[in-house]
Amino acid sequence: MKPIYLKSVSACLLVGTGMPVIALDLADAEKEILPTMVVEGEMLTPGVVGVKPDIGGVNDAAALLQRVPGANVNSNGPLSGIAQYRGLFGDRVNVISDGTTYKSACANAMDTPLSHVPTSLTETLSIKRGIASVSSGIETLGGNIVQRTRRGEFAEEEGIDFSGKTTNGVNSVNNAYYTSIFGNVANENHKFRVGGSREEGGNYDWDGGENVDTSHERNAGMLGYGYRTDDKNHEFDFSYNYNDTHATGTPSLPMDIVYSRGGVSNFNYQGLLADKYTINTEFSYQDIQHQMDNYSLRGGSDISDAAQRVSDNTSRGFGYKVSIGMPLYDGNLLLGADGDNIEHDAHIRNPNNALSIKNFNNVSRDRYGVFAEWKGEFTRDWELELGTRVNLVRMDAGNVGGVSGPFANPASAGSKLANNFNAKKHEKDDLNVDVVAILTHHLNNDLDVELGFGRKTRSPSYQERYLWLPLNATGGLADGRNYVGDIELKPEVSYQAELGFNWQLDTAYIMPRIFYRYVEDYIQGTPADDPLALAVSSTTLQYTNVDAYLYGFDIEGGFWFHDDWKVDMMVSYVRGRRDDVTDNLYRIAPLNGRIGLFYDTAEWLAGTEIIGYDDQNETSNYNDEVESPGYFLWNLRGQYRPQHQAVKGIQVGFGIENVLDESYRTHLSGLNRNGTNDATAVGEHLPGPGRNFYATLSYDW
Ligand SMILES: [Cu+2]
Repeated sequence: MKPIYLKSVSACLLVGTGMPVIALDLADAEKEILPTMVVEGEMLTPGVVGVKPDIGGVNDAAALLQRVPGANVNSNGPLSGIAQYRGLFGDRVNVISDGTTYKSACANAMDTPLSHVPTSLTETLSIKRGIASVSSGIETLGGNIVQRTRRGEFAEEEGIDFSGKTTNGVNSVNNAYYTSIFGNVANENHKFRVGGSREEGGNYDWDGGENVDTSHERNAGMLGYGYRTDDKNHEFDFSYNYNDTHATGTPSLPMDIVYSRGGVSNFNYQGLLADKYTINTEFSYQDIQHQMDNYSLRGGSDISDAAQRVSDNTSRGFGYKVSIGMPLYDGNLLLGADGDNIEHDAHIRNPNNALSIKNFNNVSRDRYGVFAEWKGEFTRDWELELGTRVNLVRMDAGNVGGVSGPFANPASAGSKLANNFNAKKHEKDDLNVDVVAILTHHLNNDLDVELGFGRKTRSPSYQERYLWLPLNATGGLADGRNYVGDIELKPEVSYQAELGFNWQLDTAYIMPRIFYRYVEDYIQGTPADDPLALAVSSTTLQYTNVDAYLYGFDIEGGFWFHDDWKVDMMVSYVRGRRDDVTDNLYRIAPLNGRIGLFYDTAEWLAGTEIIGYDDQNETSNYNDEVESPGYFLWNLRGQYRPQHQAVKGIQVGFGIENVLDESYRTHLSGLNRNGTNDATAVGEHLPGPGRNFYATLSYDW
């Protein structure tokens, strides 16, 4: 009996199936490193943490990351959560949803990759702890997060299967609700699925008043079709996800979401040829439109006509991945090619006059990658993963400029900045090489030790290279500072080492990991020296290559007692520092942890958890980052799952989050920019939600 890693957001750290552990029969158990675990169709290997968005008060998929050791979320708004893993975030952490790397349309990442598909339509969210495999994504410097949406199953025997799920919830703290329905009809060869969700909520309450503006509204839809051959050796799947986000607050950014809408299509083929070659192909296409403004949700008519701004942003393009796997020595060799070609545009205008700025015009970021990876047992009880990848990243940008306002006079700083940018060559090619080596030693039946090394690269984002006018369009940094880019930036190169232990007994487990990472040419803002940029904004930062390092540890563990009781815990710590000067890296999660005690049977789940965050005093001087005090939160959770045949599949959940109505400020939510926020000044950290009563109802059929 081994613990499973699939976590339920409903209440507990380990999924409440009644049985705390699942054993997998392995024909050749003694040859295996700790066994692979199968959980509701998802294969999870040791070292992979999967979060199952079961039920609970939250419908934001990014919020699930707070349950993963080492992971967290930089929340710029209720639907704008940026994934953070071990102190790195944004474009440094790769997020894949059903094979697609979603590219935010918003230059400030309001439509983050994890905002496209809500929790209610997500099957699992998983992260491989430590170093991401080269095969997992094109640029995975900071890690790789995989979201799988609901896809339904083929029927296992003749006849037609109807299956589906509805999930619904209400929250008192922001008068919010969400509702979703998903259905799948299938026989052995075909499956057809359709799903949709809707959610809406007001501002979050807390002891100091309302956190303005944190209201949100989102509709999402999906449909898909799958075909599999009689011999089950070939499977085709087509899926389409559409997101329609309405006015939604992002108080730590200079504007709020007016809308984000658009779809992602994905085509996938998986095949087994000649009984030994596995083929996997993915093709995806995305087309996203986004609009934001600085008055609808903050001050309205109090914002003068001259100060009003609207920004329209788009991203569109395609991605692909082709790989072939084959047996080689006592392992599997995977060879592949992948890439994507994405185009971004962003314009800012004043709705009341002629002011118009092209801040990103026809920007392209195209990636072409090839990789080879071998994974297997090279000698008894020793497993090795060796991989390498070469990426070509080609970026380009069209000419920029503006009319009216700061550009009215050709001698103005704005006009000169545009002319200087346009006079430069914009095209840039980077050739990047990644290498990963992970050695796992099976010490005995209960204990594995893992040692990993990775060299990973990331080319600059389009904002880091092509932001020509001092602006806050920074992929969601939310530090309140204006930035300019630098076309000549070099790619970041990270060297990472990792040591981890997986120790599992029948009724207890603990998995600690420590890591160290050095990032050469780490990209961050340092004081700009271009007098034109400083004339527009005197505190402008310019993206620069510096050197940085990060180190820390994360632990998860738990044990069971009296059959139905369990304790789960998790601790995450990371420290990030500049190497070239004495300073800390920006927006790093403070030391944090959680511990839960739950009574868990097939019918009932009930318990309590305590979440603790330490002070964050190790803040970044260059970003004027504000320190934040620590806090504890106490939650109570329950879930009832009637076992009578007639009502099987129903789950009723209820709970109180932040029982003591503690006032606290979340370090990772950025600094407030909304002047109409209650009891939170501009530049202060935003408060976390106050006491929340929630109830959920779901039904599986
Ligand atoms: Cu935006």
